[in-house]
Amino acid sequence: MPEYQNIFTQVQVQGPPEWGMDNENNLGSERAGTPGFSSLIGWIGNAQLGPIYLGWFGIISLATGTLWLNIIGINMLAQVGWSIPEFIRQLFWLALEPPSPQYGLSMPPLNDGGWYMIASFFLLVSVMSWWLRTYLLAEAHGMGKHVAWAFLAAIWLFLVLGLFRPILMGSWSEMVPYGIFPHLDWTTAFSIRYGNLYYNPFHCLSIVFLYGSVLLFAMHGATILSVTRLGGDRELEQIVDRGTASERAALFWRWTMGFNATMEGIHRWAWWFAVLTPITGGIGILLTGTVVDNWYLWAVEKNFAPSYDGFYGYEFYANGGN
Ligand code: 07D
Repeated sequence: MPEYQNIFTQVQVQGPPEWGMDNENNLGSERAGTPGFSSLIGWIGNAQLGPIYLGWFGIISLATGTLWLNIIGINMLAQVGWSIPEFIRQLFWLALEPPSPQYGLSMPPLNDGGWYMIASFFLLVSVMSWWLRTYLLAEAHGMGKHVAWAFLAAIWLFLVLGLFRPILMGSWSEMVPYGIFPHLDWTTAFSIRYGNLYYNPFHCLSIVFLYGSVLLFAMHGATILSVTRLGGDRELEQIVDRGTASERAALFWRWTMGFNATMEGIHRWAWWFAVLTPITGGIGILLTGTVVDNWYLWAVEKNFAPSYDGFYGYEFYANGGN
């Protein structure tokens, strides 16, 4: 057999389209589209494209998601006098901003955050319907709900940023603007306003799990790829058989660092690291401005940040930022 695999290539298997658990396709009415094949998408995954199951929650999610995106786009277009070239030129700087602070938690006029609130409502419906879709489709396949719970962890951070914290702060103006650079500006401004987010221990934890996920994914991905020439990517046999490629991969790690994950356990490590990134992050954001007003002063008080006595900025912070 030729050695056709290297670090860049992937074998593409193409046969008759697969319909899933019902290959006679008696459930065809539930799934839309005629399946086809694409060698191009075969480079990044399975070459078969379709069929897709939309269902009510899929349709609601796509429809409300499109409304969210279009409300943003049309508002931006209005801001540049309905000029398409200007829209393209300024796209990265354009924003649909949340309401001004004076409106608190009431509904602002359309052109001072009203459109933003309407768009946000559609985004909320869209994201929650997509979550329900992941839950219900897992149920239909007799699967665990691991994907749905992991997605919910990300939604927790999304809700803290856009719903829970603004409510606790008493103002929709605390929400994040829609726009490429504007949302990045918001992130920086948020960090500066609350005395440098680096001193927020939950931001630290979130980074630990974010970088930790990257490290774990690199280790696991590399390990499996390094034994695919021995069949290491055929997970089922690998879990139940002795003397497999995975056993060799496990030995590699035990000899390299004295400990190895199991074929099942590595995926539990991955799940927990990924999920803990937005869970810890959400806790950190929820505490900011509600419980802690300045993370730098908080860290000085807890004796892990230097007080920079007499240096620029210290008096500013020590006087409560006024
Ligand atoms: C954002 C939430 C879930 C998203 C969902 C998706 C749609 C699309 C479309 C329907 C990712 C919703 C769906 C929108 C729908 C259609 C069509 C998950 C998200 C459900 N930081 N920082 C983090 C680092 C600094 C700041 C986390 C590093 C500065 C703020 C992470 C550095 C400042 C916040 C992280 C660094 C600052 C964060 C995000 C380095 C100023 C947050 C985790 C090296 C720039 C967030 C506690 C994540 C957070 C966050 C990393 C620096 C500000 C670990 C590596 C000091 C304000 N930062 N950061 O998974 O949780 O996000 O903080 O400098 O809010 Mg930070």
